[in-house]
Amino acid sequence: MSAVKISDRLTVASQPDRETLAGVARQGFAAVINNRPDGEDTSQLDNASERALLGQAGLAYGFIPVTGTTITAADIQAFQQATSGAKGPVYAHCRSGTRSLTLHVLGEVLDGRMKPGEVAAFGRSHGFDLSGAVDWLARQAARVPQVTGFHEPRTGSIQYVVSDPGTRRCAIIDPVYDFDEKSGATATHEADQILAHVAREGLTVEWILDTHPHADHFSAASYLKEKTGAPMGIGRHVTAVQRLWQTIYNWPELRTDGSQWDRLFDDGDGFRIGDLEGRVMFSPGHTLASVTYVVGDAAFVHDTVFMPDSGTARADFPGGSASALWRSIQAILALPDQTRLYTGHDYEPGGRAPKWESTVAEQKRANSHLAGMTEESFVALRQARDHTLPMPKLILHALQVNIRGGRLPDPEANGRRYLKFPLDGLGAAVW
Ligand SMILES: N[C@@H](CCC(=O)N[C@@H](CS)C(=O)NCC(=O)O)C(=O)O
Ligand SMILES: [Fe+2]
Repeated sequence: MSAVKISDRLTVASQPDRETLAGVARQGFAAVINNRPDGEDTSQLDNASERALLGQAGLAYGFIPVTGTTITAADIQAFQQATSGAKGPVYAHCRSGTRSLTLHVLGEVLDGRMKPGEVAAFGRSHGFDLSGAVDWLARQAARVPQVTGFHEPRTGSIQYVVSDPGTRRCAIIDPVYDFDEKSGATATHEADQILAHVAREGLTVEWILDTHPHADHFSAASYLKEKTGAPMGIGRHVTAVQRLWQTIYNWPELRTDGSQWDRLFDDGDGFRIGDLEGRVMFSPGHTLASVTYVVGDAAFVHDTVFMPDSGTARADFPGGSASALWRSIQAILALPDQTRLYTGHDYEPGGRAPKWESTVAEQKRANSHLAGMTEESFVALRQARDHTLPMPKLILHALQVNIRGGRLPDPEANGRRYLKFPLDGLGAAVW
């Protein structure tokens, strides 16, 4: 079989060659989705070649690479967005077409248009074995805690709702408060989307947690506290970050005792989400104060490891340390192999769709900054790369908000809020 029409919207297919892809354009398809990681076999067209070829033909192209064992909710969501957003019929392929059809049916089941019990027969009727999709759904239903990620495209941040299905209690981790640096406008679209999800799912918010004082976006913690009444938590060492930035901003009035939060977590501290036990691991390196929240078999690892194809977070912010980051990552990778790791950012390397969930085993096997590395080689790689990275465009905007728990500056006499920047206060720029 090469191409099978599933609906007027979707055709799934085996790996096309150049000629077949050129034909796809002539057959009236509006978009192609490639569900194959590069390098599975030598004859395969890679992401860059397909993107170039389809770009020339005027077709939209989406790169959502998966393997049978590593499909996540992010991939299903990306597949849905690529198909529903296309201007006409979509041609999705992997090696045989099975992964493409798997992503499609999982979306149909999650949205309630297909029942889990109908999946296998649906696959057979089109000539595909969808037992992988059936297994995925069974595993998903048994997962505790349940985790929903919200990708924020402006800064590539991932926000999470982690919930206990038994008690319907949840924590919100790393929520984003929208800010447009060009106009100075602020908004709560992201945080309100999280609140809508919480309401739709009938959840009660028990915690609003930040993994670290972010340098690239504003935290929505204090806004969400106002809306839900839930307490805000962060790592105890945020006080050291407050002192560091108090000097940089020349800000003697700033309270540097962490009293802007309801709870300052120490390494090893516990907390509860309904009947679930959460545990805090101090994981510095990216910042002085970073922590990882471990809830059941899920760990919210923020800016330590990114997805395996993206490596690790930078360690060159004030108070950062590449060797501390290496040690923090080793402690995370010492969690059981099947632990689900939820990262803080995804920057969509090679134009692939955003992803945020991996496992300890996948990271150990495939992380481009970690597999086969020693502390020494990691520190050398990290420092060389950090040298080339410009500061995040919002670092000076964000820290003065985030070291107060996401509170915007108090209004001045005219009712307006203002930010303050040091000039030449952060070291050399990458010009
Ligand atoms: N271009 C982004 C960069 C943001 C950034 O530096 N992100 C940090 C996490 S807060 C990081 O670790 N980046 C690693 C990298 O870019 O390789 C911005 O300006 O906001
Ligand atoms: Fe960060």
